[in-house]
Amino acid sequence: MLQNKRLVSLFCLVMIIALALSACGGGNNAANNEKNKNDNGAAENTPAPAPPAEGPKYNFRLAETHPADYPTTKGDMKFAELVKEKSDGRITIDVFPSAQLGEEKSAIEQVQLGAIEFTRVSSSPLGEFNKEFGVFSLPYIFDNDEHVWKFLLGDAGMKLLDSLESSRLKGLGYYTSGSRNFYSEKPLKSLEDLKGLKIRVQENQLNIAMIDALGANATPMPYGEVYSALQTGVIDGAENNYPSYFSSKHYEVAKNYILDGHQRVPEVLMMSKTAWDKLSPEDQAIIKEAALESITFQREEWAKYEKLSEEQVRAAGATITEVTDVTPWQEAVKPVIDANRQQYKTILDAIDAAR
Ligand code: GTR
Repeated sequence: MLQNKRLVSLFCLVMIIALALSACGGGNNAANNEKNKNDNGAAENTPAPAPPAEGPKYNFRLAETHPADYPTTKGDMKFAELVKEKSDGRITIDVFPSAQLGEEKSAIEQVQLGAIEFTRVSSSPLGEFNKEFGVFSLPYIFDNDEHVWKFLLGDAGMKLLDSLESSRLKGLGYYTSGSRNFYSEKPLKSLEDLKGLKIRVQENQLNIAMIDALGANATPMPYGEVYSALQTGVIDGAENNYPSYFSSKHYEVAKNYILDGHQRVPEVLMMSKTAWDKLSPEDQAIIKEAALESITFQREEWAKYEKLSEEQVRAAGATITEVTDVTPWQEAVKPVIDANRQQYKTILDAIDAAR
C-alpha cells in the first residue's frame, strides 16, 4: 500500500516537472505564444487551414502623431503593408494615428523601452534623445528638398540613422517633411513682425536658441496642444510645413503664414532596438527593406498633400507672404550656427558636400 502511494507520488512529481518544462520552452516570447495558439488551434479545428509561412508570427504597434490621411501615416501604412507581404502575413503592424499612443516625446520613450515597437517621429524631438539628430534643427542648412535627400540617402545620412542604436532605437528610414514656416494671427510680413512674439516650437533646445536669435520668445510644447494654445492666446504663433499647418487646422486661428523656410526637419521611421534584437536576420532584412521601399511612396503622397494643403489654406483665407530675400533671416541666426558648428562639424560638412 505504502509502496503504491510512493509510486503515485513519484509519478505526479514527474508529470509536474514535465509540464513545467514544456511551459517554459514555449512561453518565452509573445511570438512563440502566438505560434503555440495556432498550432493548438490547428489541431483542434479540422480541416486545418493552409499551413502558415515558416517562422514566428508577430503583431507589432506603430505610433504616429498625424491623422490617417496625412502623408507620414500613409507612409507608415505602406511600410506595414510591405512587411506583411514580404513575410507572407507572419509580421503584421497596426498603425495608431492621431497620437493615440502618446505625443512624440512619449512615443520615443516607449519605443526605447520596447513598450511600443515602432514609431514615426520628427528629427527635432528625436534630437533630445540622440544629439546628432539635433543638426536638423539648425536653421537654413539646406537649400532645397533635393539637397536634403542627397544628404539623407548618402553614406552620411545612413550612418546618422545607424547612430540611433546608441539610443536604444533602430533607425529604419527617413520620410520627407518639406520646409517649416512661421504663422500667427498677428500680421507676419517680415522678420520685424516676428519680434517679441511668443512662438511655439518643437521640443528641442536648438529651437529655443533659433527663436531667441530671431527676436521672438520660444515656447516648446507638444504638437497636440498647439491649436488651443493659439486659440486662447497662450502663444502668438507657431511654425510648421504646409501639410501640418493645414491638417492641424492651425490656419483657422493663425491666418498669416510667412514662407521663410527656416528648417527642413526629416521624419524618421524607427523601431525599438529591444524588439529588433529579438528578430532573426531574415526578418530584420524584411523590415529594413520595407522601410526603404516605403520612402518613395511617402514622398509622392507628400507632394500631392503639400499642394492640396496650400490650395486649401489659401481658399480658407490665409494670407501667405513669400520671402524674396532670406539673407536677413540667415544673418540673424548665424550665431546659433556658429555656436554649434564644432559639435556638428562632421555632419555639417557632409551636408555641405551634398549641395
Ligand atoms: C510636423 C511633424 C510632426 C510633429 C510636428 C510638430 O511637421 O510631422 O511629427 O513633430 O511637426 O511641430 O510637433
